[in-house]
Amino acid sequence: MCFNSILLHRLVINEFLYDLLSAFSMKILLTRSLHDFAVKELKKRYQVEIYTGKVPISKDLLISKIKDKDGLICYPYDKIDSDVINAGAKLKAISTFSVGYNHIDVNTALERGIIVSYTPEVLTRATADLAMTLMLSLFRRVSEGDALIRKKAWRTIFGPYEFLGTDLYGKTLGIFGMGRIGKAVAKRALGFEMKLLYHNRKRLSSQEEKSLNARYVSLDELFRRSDVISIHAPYTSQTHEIVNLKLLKSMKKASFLINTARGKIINEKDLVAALKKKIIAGAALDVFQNEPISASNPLIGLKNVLMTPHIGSATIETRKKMAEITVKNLVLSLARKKPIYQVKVESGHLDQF
Ligand code: 8YV
Repeated sequence: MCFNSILLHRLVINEFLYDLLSAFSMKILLTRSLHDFAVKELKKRYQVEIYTGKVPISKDLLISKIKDKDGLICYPYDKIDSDVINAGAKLKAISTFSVGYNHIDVNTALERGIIVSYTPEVLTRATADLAMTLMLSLFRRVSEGDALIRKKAWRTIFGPYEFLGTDLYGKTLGIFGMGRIGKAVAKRALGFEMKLLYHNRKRLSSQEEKSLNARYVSLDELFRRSDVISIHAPYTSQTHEIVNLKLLKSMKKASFLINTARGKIINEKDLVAALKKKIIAGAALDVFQNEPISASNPLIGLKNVLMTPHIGSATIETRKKMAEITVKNLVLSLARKKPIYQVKVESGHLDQF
């Protein structure tokens, strides 16, 4: 081996050892625990602190814990606002275990040169599957049927006019937010032979529209013409409570609304009013204005609403992949490399979902 290559080897080894040592001196915070394999990976590299108290962590506690941390792993119910970010004087990377990043003040993070990363793509199918599950359940009154049997109230064999639902076949599905998840829902709905309308901030290419057999319409037209609306838009200042009474009133009386995106896209009070007055036939919600919902939330008393506790990405396979990516994103960011999925722009980033 010549002198130059020995020198090069030494340099590479030194750099590797330096990276390893400087990584191990780094401190990271998890606002709640993650899969065992993920925590193990993190502990190999960093000094790891895992918050195990009541979720979500309070702002004061988060501020006190973030002070000496280089990296943060967080979740959608954590509020990573400018106070928290600015308290993290050494903070270099924020990795969220979610596709949504509306809980992070991305602008402040980017101004501070902090890398923000998230987990899109891996949860697209699971969330689209849940939207279809909710749609089928609403159309075929699945939860009503289950409740009836559990109440021991199924007393007669149903006749030809009883307990009727409606066909998905031939119905118009309106997709609000045609990002990854919206498109995955469109593909599934095509299998059920539904007609597709969509609204998105940006229109798809004509090629994509053709392959999904989906027609672009305004938001008003989407709500007016659809038999069922499924929301897959990101939550931003533009989509805050965009689904209000006016829009709900424009919907068909027999139509349904499904939300697996973010609760605050819908004005929940208006939705309750619309459901009570039967302005629309029903709704299926996986997300709410406040989660978990309180025992006094009027939605609980309504028969024409089907609810699930924010489980869009909650499958064994998907959550495992999300954990893998959350860790990889953080490790790469702390090594000042590009994470797998980096948040680049402020809220309204179209590809979010
Ligand atoms: C959560 C979600 O990540 O990805 C999102 O944006 O809302 C969910 O998948 C999940 O509930 C874990 O908190």
